[in-house]
Amino acid sequence: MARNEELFNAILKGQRKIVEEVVNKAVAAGGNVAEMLNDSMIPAMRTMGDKFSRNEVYVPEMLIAARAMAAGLKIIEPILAQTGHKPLAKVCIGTVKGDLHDIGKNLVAMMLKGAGYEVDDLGVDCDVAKFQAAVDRGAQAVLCSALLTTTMPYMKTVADALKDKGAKVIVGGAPVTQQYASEIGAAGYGADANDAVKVVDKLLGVRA
Ligand code: B12
Repeated sequence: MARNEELFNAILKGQRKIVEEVVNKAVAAGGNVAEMLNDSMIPAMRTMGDKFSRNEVYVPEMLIAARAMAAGLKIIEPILAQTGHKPLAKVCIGTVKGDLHDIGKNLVAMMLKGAGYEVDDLGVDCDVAKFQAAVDRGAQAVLCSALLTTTMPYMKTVADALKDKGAKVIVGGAPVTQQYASEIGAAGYGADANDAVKVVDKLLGVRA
């Protein structure tokens, strides 16, 4: 299917109402929703992510685009489920124990969803048991967010506990660095939401 330029641009510009209109119209006309997702919606969020990495757009624009994407996804998700459309992989994300910051975590979750992953969002203040339970539900990657230097060390607790459990632990958040990720034995580190998608793609061997 060729890219639906109206849908692609509406997501880029964060025009939620237009996204809903275009998606509803396409669904009513019997359009292929999987193609719409793969050829127009996911590329729009990936383009947005690249712009974010190049500092061409900032957090507010990303959040608005992600909300427009989420509005479109909400319409097509039940149809995709019926047609047996498979997500790229299942991942989970949570802010670690003691930490209540969730704006960055939510942005990462939205980008991953936008990139075609099934995301088990565990919320904030997550202990090891919560992450472990998500792995038991099938998460292939465990993404941990921390915004406080006091909660960051809990990422090591998670990485240690999930070692050899079959899921890749990926860490991020403002105080976290690649060096810290390597020190605690995490499988990956991402500096921002776009990076998070690239790291997950790479570690799970997926290219969308
Ligand atoms: C908003 C905010 C709050 C809000 C949180 C609201 C919410 N729902 O999240 C509230 C008011 C509740 C809050 C509370 C506190 N906060 Co506060 N907060 C912030 C603030 C201003 C912005 C954080 C934010 O949302 N940034 C925007 C998002 C988009 O960026 P981000 O989180 O970094 O995420 C990006 C990347 O890091 C990355 N990323 C994030 N997670 C992950 C995960 C993975 C796996 C990957 C790959 C990538 C990734 O991708 C994201 C998108 O690009 C920061 C200051 C700052 N400049 O960071 C302070 C800040 C984090 N807070 C701070 C502090 C001290 C606190 C409090 C302890 C204050 C107090 N005395 O009560 C409490 C702690 C509460 C708790 N237990 O968590 C300090 C931390 C200092 C430190 N070094 O530890 C900061 C740095 C402020 C400061 N300069 O002092 N805070």
